[in-house]
Amino acid sequence: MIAIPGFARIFVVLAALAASAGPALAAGPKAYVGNFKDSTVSVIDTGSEKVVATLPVAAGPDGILIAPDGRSVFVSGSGAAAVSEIDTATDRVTRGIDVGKGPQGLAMTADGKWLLVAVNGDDRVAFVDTSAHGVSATVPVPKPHTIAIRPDGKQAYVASQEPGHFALVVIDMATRAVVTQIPLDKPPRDLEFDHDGKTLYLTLAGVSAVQVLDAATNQWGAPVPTGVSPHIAQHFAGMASGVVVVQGPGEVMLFDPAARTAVRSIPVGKQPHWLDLSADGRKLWVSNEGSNDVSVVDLAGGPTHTVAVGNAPRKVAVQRTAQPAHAAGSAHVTIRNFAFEPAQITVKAGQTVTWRNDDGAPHGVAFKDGTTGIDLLLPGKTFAQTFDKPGVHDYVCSVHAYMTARVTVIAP
Ligand SMILES: [Cu+2]
Repeated sequence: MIAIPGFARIFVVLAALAASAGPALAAGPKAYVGNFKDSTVSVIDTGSEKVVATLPVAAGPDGILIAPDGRSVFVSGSGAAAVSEIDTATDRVTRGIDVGKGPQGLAMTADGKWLLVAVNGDDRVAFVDTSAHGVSATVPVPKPHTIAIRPDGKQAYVASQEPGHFALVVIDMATRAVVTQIPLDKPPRDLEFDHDGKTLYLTLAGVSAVQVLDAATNQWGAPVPTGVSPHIAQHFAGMASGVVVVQGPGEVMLFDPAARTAVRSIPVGKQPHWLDLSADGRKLWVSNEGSNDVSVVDLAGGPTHTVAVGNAPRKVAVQRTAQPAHAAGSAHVTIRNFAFEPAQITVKAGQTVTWRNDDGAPHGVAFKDGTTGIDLLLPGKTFAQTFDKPGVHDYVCSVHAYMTARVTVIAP
């Protein structure tokens, strides 16, 4: 054994503590926030609402996405030619993936296999094979900005900001051919499919409304009026309302997806840019580019908390689970207050999900794809289902159709 002098031994212990301090502190799922002007990502423990790490990434982080298994975070460096990959176990950048000049929006298939990157500077969409860590195909699209993949995985819609030819460019995911283009009269900003893939929500520069596209017919429906400068609009599984960040007034607006009218608005910070739903479905995490912070909005009406981050935070993404479900071998969903919790859960093929009804009322689990569920789950009872193959399974309560949720199964 090598003798270590007393003071040096303390040093060794402190160094070991420092090395483990960041990720070890995070008890709950983590939120990742890209600070555009600092070229860093702030990592926040959503349980304590404290920043647990700040790490350098490729210049100008302008797209952020967490893989379905919760283990990797991808950040596009719009001022660089790379996407940074962060390992969520260590909260360190493990790799830079060369994708081409000025990558902006990111999207990922539900199985986590393909990462699509809007390579704005090179006028193409790059298909990154996440297991090979490199670009394996590209599709020419002029000035691509943001991308949304339909939940069935068959098509990707790309917002093209080519001056004079603004459009949604639709790509077939299997053939990687452009199948159609939907012309727009204003520059597109963000686009998102709602949780069941039936509706695409789109925002346009200079238009105070969310555009609503029927994804089956590519026909426009009545828009949702908002305040000035709406940005990301989404309808998450498990929520009755849709949500949209409105930059002008600095608010999050909840809207009725059927009536296309505002339900209520919640003030957040200055120039809010992006949002994501917490893993338990109870809070919205909103990044405020103009006030260098993140607002944590309690959907039940409790006070909004503010967490300071770096300069010009643009994108925010929240892990769906605290740890990948494979660690425990099984996963649990609680039914409480007429909602599934978590509303979105990711497991590995071969794993079992158990539902427990903690409400006073009977509920049920009804899968849209015919997977065996249970019509009536009485209070205090449980139901278990094993998922053998990778895929996405949307389900509703068989008693209350507005209770929506999803099980994502990834390769073991
Ligand atoms: Cu129910």
